[in-house]
Amino acid sequence: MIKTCTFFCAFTLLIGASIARSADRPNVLMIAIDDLNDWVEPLGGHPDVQTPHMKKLAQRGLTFTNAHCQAPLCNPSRTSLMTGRRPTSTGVYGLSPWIRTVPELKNLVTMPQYFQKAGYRTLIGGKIYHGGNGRRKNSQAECDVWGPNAQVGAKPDKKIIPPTPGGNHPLMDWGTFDHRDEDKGDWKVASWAVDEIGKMSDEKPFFLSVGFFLPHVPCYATQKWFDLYPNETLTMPPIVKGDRDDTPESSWYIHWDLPEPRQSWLEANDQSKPLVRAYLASISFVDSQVGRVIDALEASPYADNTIVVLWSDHGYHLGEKLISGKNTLWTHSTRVPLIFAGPGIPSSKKCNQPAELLDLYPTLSELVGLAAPDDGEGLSLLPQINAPTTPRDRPAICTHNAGNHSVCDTRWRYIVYADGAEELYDRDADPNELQNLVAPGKNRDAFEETIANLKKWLPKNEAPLAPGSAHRILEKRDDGFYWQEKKIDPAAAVK
Ligand SMILES: [Ca+2]
Ligand SMILES: [Ca+2]
Repeated sequence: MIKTCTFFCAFTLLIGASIARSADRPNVLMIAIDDLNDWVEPLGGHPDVQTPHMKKLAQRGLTFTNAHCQAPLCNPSRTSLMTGRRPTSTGVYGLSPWIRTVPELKNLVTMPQYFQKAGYRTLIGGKIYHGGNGRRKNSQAECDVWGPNAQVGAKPDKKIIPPTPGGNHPLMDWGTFDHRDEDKGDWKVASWAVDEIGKMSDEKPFFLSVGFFLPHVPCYATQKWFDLYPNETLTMPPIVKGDRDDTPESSWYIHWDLPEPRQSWLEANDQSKPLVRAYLASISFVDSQVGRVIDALEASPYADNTIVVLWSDHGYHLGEKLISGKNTLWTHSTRVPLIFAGPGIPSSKKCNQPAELLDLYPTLSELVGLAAPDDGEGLSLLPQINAPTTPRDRPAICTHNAGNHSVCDTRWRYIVYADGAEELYDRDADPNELQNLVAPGKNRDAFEETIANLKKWLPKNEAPLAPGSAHRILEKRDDGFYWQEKKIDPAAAVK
């Protein structure tokens, strides 16, 4: 492998101590988890949750406790992370399109491609891109090795929960039934990663991306994971009746008509606790699969020269704000686990500075001694990795369809919708974001300066919908809001 003096010197400075293959760049193990909110031990989002492997990873690394997705939905979030560009720059706001089908985006260099060009062997298994994206046409252009795609694996004969509104979507289910952990899709993805780690050669450094599907619905797990969360002692999240009384009507439009049931349906069907329990059980199961992969890494020759990063693509509501699911601009949807560990990364540290998932691209690049791509929109987190109290000016911005954004700094969350309606939360005093400080009738003037400071970070230009945009698309047109091309009738809101 060719190494330049520039790289070698920078890298030596960066990590100090020698590593197993000191002449080479570090490897990268990137673990992605789907729809995982802050209910993990390193973030403390749920008092009952048991995630020993993520806890252990956090103990040997750095956890960003104020990290947020760029879009609260799979495809736009993952597109942003993997390309280093905001949804407002690509126009990818929905579950479609895949970037390679869009003339203006098809040549974007994704993170694995960037590392591949720098001499890395790149592998992708499980859910890294949404759905089958990247695997269909010209799949070899995306990475060197494709592993198994994400799949549910074992399923019950029929849905466990009662038929859900909006067409009884087959994925909208949760509970336990007779099956084995080994029969689950995520088990197979972890097994693939374990095998690949065992087969790595020293010829090239590797960039191994491993994407887990749970706790995405259907939240199926075997009984032993449910046993960790007995019904009698289960802690329910803060579900506050009337919490939406101070949020604008347009806050309903961004998750207007979805398969994920409202809290009202969960309560009417006695599914509130079963969903929380199944989600927690699924998290603990997926944590065990994270453990299998990290254990394999630690038993390998690459234990000491591999950067591990773990993230989720967005959060998930379990009744908070009176809904289940994603597609909102509140903390339940935007806050994500983001943990780094490995050479050059301090252990047992937390950083509360705002971080964005699109920062991964420049951060991982710099962590291995590559220059960050000069056309990306992320900011390297290296200053915070080197000194976790280093302040960061830029807040974290999350977008759900054009015109709807939230801006989060170390204290505040400001939300603006496409019709100009606003929310402001003091997350120090109100971490669950219950009190909208700028609801009608409140004294907005008192927060004018705070809002102005946050608002200045909003994207200045917003790309129109990329060709082929579909699924969970909201548009503000001259005569009102449209959800999936159909005009929204505010009176028809299902709350
Ligand atoms: Ca997702
Ligand atoms: Ca409220």
